[in-house]
Parts: sequence; C-alpha cells; structure tokens
Amino acid sequence: MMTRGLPGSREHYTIGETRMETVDLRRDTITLPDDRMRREAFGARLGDSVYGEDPMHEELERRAAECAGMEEGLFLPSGTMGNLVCMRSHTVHGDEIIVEENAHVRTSETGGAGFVGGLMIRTVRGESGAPDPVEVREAIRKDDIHYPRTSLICIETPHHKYGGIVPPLDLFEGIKAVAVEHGLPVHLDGARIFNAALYLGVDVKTITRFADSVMISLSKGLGAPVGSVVCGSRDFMKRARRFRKMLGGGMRQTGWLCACGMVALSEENTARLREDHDNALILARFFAEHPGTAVDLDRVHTNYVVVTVTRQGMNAASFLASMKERGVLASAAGENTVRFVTSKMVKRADVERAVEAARSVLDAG
Ligand code: TLP
Repeated sequence: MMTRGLPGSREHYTIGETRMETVDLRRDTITLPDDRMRREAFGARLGDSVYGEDPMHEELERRAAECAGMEEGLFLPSGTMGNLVCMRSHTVHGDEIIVEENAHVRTSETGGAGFVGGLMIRTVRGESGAPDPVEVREAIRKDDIHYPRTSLICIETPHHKYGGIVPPLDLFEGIKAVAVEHGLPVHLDGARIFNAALYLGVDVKTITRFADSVMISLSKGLGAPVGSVVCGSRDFMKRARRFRKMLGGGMRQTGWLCACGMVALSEENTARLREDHDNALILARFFAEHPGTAVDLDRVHTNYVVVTVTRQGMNAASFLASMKERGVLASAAGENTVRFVTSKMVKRADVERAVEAARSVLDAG
C-alpha cells in the first residue's frame, strides 16, 4: 500500500508491518533540493531580476556562461521555455528548422516551436542521437520561392527519447561544419549536458563549441527545484532576453531559485552525477543478464536504462505493476519496454532493492 510522506520527503509503502521508502526510478525531474540548496536559497539577497537587480540571478547567469564557454547566460523557469526562446531568437516566423526526428523539442514540448514560434520543423533521423551531417545538408532548403527558409539546426545531448544516449562528438562536429558552410546557427538542447560531458570524459565547453546556443536544465540530475539556463553570444542574448520577457519568464525575485542553481552548477554537484551513471550500470547489467529481459549495454551511457521485457506472458504494464507492488517505480517506454532513470533520490541500497524486486517479479512462477 502506498502512503503519502511528509512534504518534501519520499513516498512510502508498507508490506505488513514494514514501512519502506519507495524507490522512484521514473525520472530525474523528481529530485528535491538538498540541505545546502535550501540554506543558500533562504540566505540569498534578493532584488528585481527583470531590472538586473537580483545579485544571485546575475551571478548564476555569469556562472552558466562560464560553464558553456559562451558570452552570456539567461535564467528561465523551464527547459521548454529555454529551447523555445532560443529557437525563436535564431529565426523569424515562417522559417524552417532542422531537428532530429525524436528530439525533445519536436516530440515533447507541446508543439511550441510551431504554435508559439511560428516555425516549421523538418526532421532527419539519427538513431545514435544525432543525424548524419550529409542528411542534414540535404535537408537544408534551396533558395526557391516555393520553400520556407531554413534558418536553424537543433541538436540534443544526451538524447532523451533514445534512452539518454550521447551522440558521438564527431557527428556534432560534422553538423556544425555543414551549418557554417550554409551560414546557419546551431542550437543545442543540453538539458542533461553534464551527464553527456561525464560520459565523454570532457568538459561541457568541448560539447558546446559545436553550438551557437545551449539550454542546460538545473532541475533534473543537478537537483535544483526549478529552472534552466540558456547561453550564447551577447547579441543573441539581447534577443533571447526580450523573448523570455514576452513569454512571461521575467520572474522578479529569482535569487532563491538561482542560489539553488549555483549549487547545482558547483563542481561537487556536477561530479556527483557519476553515482547516477554507476547506479544505472548496476541496473543495466542485471537486466542484461536476466533471461526475462534484454538491455543493449552499448546504449547505456548516462543515468537511463531502457529494458525490453522478453519474459513470456509479461509486458511493460504488467512488469511495472508488479514492481510497484514491491515499492519500485519506473516508466513504460513502449509495449514491452520500460525505462529506469537514476538520480540523487536513489541511493546504492535503493538500486539493490530495485534489482531484488525485479528478480522476484521476473522469477515468479
Ligand atoms: N524532459 C521531461 C519530459 O518532458 C519528457 C523528462 O521527464 O525528462 N530537453 C530535454 C532533453 C528534456 O528531457 C526535457 C524534459 C526538456 C528539454 C524540457 O525541460 P523542462 O521540463 O524543464 O521544460
């Protein structure tokens, strides 16, 4: 049975007399601010950030720009708004943008690029997380009165829909070269770019050098309660700042949130993501070895594990329901596919409990 815990605490479930915390492996957006974030947030000096008067807001934007190796940063309430502000700031109404077919900006942002941005989306498929640069080149419109104008190329890392995989950097390099050749900018959805950097063993700047703007989420694996930052050149940011305001993203006393964002971007906090990757590998290896499930270990790059349920008579829904009865939550990613996402809300002991729960579900007669 599931019972609600105290505000800010994790859900609990009970088996007989034993009360245990739920192991929540559905998403990394469930992360709660830690003690350090809470302390820094309540200690922050505040001001009206729309007028540049909130000290912590200014500091966070500077720090984000430094991480991305770009001129300026901008704090926004969400990644969705960050991507939209960037897409719109690079383009004008009626333009076309080139996007990987399953990119988050196309599949999961409520069609904002079209509805709000007035943009057409042209897709190119790239199972390794990014399309082949040759296909990107072919997708760029010729100068013809019948066609919309291609004005932006979007890339994403890690790729959410493909299970947190990190596309090889040489694909980004090739796409950037095509973009330069055609005088087009590149926007990078780097919601989890610190996970990508960790996987590649490089710093964030090594990835962002193939982009003209980047969106980085603070509220996923990095654990801040709210917010994202976008970074780019000074000129670009001038336009982005106007679009943020237009979309209602001028949030006044943001210092509380930005103080959490500063902790999120600290070296200690970004380095902690390694625990999430290690925990994901423990889960992945179990499911790869168990005869009732399959995992492509070559596609476990970050904190996501995509598992195919192959056991006779079981599908994603029935597997997840049995896991839930044992206090472990994950998400369906298809008829027979489930997704586990590790985060700082899930410790090593929780991962071991999840493995035991899965073993008992899969081995049950
Ligand atoms: N992804 C969410 C859902 O929207 C699917 C999640 O649960 O992970 N880019 C990428 C790659 C993302 O995964 C997300 C969020 C966003 C952008 C949007 O960020 P928010 O949720 O802050 O608007």
